[in-house]
Order: sequence, then C-alpha cells, then structure tokens
Amino acid sequence: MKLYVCYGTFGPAARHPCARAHRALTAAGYEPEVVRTYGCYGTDRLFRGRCAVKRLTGTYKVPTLVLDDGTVVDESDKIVAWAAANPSSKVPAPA
Ligand SMILES: N[C@@H](CCC(=O)N[C@@H](CS)C(=O)NCC(=O)O)C(=O)O
Repeated sequence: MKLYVCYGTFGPAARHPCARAHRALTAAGYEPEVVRTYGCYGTDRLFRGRCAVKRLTGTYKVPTLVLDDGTVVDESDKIVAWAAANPSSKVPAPA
C-alpha cells in the first residue's frame, strides 16, 4: 500500500493528519510505502506527487491511502477507520 503524505509523518497525531494516518496504519500492522508529495499552501500543482493525488481524489490534500488493489481511501478520518476495521494479519488477535 502507498500512503501519500505532505512532507512526512512527523509530529503529534492530534495535530498532523499525515502522522495520524501513518500511526493508525502501523498500529494495525501495516508498513505503508510513504510517498512525500511536498507542496502545500497554493504550490501543490507544482509537485508531481500532489498532482497524482489530485488525479486520484479530485483534491490536492493528503493523507491519501492507495491499497494494493487500487482502492483509494482519502482523508485521515477514513484512513484511521479503514485501519481499525482491517488490521493486518501480522497483528496478533487480542487474547
Ligand atoms: N481533513 C483533512 C485535512 C488534511 C490536510 O490538511 N492535509 C494537509 C497536509 S498535512 C494538506 O494537504 N494541505 C494542502 C492543501 O490544503 O492544499 C484530513 O484530516 O485528512
């Protein structure tokens, strides 16, 4: 899976949507390929990664998750919900 983010997955999850999405995925047992798209604040159209996100979702905003089957899950709330509902088989079930 690919996770398109801004400049990274740094900072507190409560304040950075890309960090929040990435932490939800790793907590669910995934190791997403992180695609840094750069841009932001009116410069998005100048960056290849942001343009790829625009083609996928209709907007330049990240985080955007693309599953291996091509399914697109956009926005941190939806990525968090998807991760909670689809834990990786690498995560042991609770005892
Ligand atoms: N509600 C969105 C907010 C996403 C958001 O603000 N992402 C920033 C990067 S951390 C962004 O893409 N800003 C660029 C823009 O607004 O064009 C979410 O939670 O996913």
